[in-house]
Amino acid sequence: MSKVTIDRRSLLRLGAGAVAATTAMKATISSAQAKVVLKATDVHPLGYPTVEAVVRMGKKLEEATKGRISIQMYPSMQLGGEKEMIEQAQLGALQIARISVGPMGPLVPEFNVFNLPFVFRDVAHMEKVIDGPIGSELLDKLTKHPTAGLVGLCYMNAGVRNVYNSKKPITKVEDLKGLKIRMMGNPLFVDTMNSLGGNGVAMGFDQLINAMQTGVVDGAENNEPSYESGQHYRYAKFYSKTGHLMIPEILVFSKRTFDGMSKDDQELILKTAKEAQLEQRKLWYEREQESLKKMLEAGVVVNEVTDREAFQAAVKPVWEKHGAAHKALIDRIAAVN
Ligand code: GTR
Repeated sequence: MSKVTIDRRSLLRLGAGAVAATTAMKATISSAQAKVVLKATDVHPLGYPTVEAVVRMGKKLEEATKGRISIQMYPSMQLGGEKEMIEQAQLGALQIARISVGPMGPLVPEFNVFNLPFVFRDVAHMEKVIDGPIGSELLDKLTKHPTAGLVGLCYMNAGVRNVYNSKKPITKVEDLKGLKIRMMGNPLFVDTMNSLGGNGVAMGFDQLINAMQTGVVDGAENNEPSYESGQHYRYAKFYSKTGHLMIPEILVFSKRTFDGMSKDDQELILKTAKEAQLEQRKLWYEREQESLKKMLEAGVVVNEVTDREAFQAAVKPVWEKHGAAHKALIDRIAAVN
């Protein structure tokens, strides 16, 4: 990013009139000429709904600015796992990270409400919450967080997370007993799996394939598109619809970069991100169907889980431990319909 900067001493030498002229010149240069290439990253490959939505957002930015702002996408964990992605965004080494709300809980505790098992009644409920005032408030909390160093741009859909493993179908809570299941890096998720009787093992998405291959874990849990596109079915062919988590994705922007941009550019980024949220949603529903089809073709054993109440009862301790501090927010979410 080429930016014109003028040090203080030169400014003093130039005098007040010149300062005004220089400031105006700076503004013109940074808004009219300097090319801005925003580095974006995602754990998923090209074509995955979240990746595609951000690529399309880049095209819109290019069009709106006549090529001045563009997005360079680094898909497939090319810049590391989600933990690394967050760190790089905080430093300004990359600008856009598409991550799950999952690892955001330790940073902005309110996000852990979205991470509570069975907090949303169904996908429509979840969409209403993220599209409405609660969703905006939480994005705002992130943006205003004094040390997070991130701007919350928008959410995206990520369906429902189901348990998969290499041993057997899970039809009741007891079936999880003794299974080592990879969970996302947030103590809430390990507690969730442990309360269901399994052994929750926290690790990055980038380490999961290897861990399944070597038997470090028996399986994991995720939505159909992640399971299918990550080829996890090769190592864990039992996919059981436990539906225990429904965690939205989030698009975050490096605050360091954002703060250096003009108001107009900031607004354009926020606007195109909001559009990306809805565009991704369409792509998501198509992809869920395609992934399920591919899974069945690959010989995955998919089973429904009807004993939902038993699963909900088992995770009560997680709600007590991680939800108690957010009772008002939980009640507001429950009241959305
Ligand atoms: C996926 C999500 C990723 C990542 C992954 C995981 O559903 O899209 O951002 O969080 O799950 O399990 O780590």
